[in-house]
Amino acid sequence: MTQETLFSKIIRREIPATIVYEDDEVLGFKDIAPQAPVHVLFIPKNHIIPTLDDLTAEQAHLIGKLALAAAGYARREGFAEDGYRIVMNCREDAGQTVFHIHMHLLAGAPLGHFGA
Ligand code: IU
Repeated sequence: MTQETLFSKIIRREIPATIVYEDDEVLGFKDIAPQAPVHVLFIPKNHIIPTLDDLTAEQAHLIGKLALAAAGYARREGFAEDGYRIVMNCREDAGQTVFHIHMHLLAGAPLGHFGA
């Protein structure tokens, strides 16, 4: 059973977001609480998949679409050469708060290493 989140409302333009990328399958918008100078979220538009753990083999291509959208955005915006980070949080220990899979793109400064 999949449930809508606020991201569905962003897709339908029912709540405001700064949308920076869109194609038939993927929407990219600026994170409202940025953790880096550049922080954009890329989400599937046509599937509500709560976590990466819920992804099926039939849906696996969507992760590639999110990655291509993020990489293309980074390249066009001039962050690709210096580098960037892609993050997907899965459930509680990773701090996932929105249960509609999303890929974080973080860039614009040295990000350091991460972990516990
Ligand atoms: P997480 O991987 O589930 O922890 O990330 C969810 C992100 O969604 C988090 O960085 C929020 O700041 C962000 N966000 C947003 O940009 N706009 C919203 O309306 C909501 C959350 I709700």
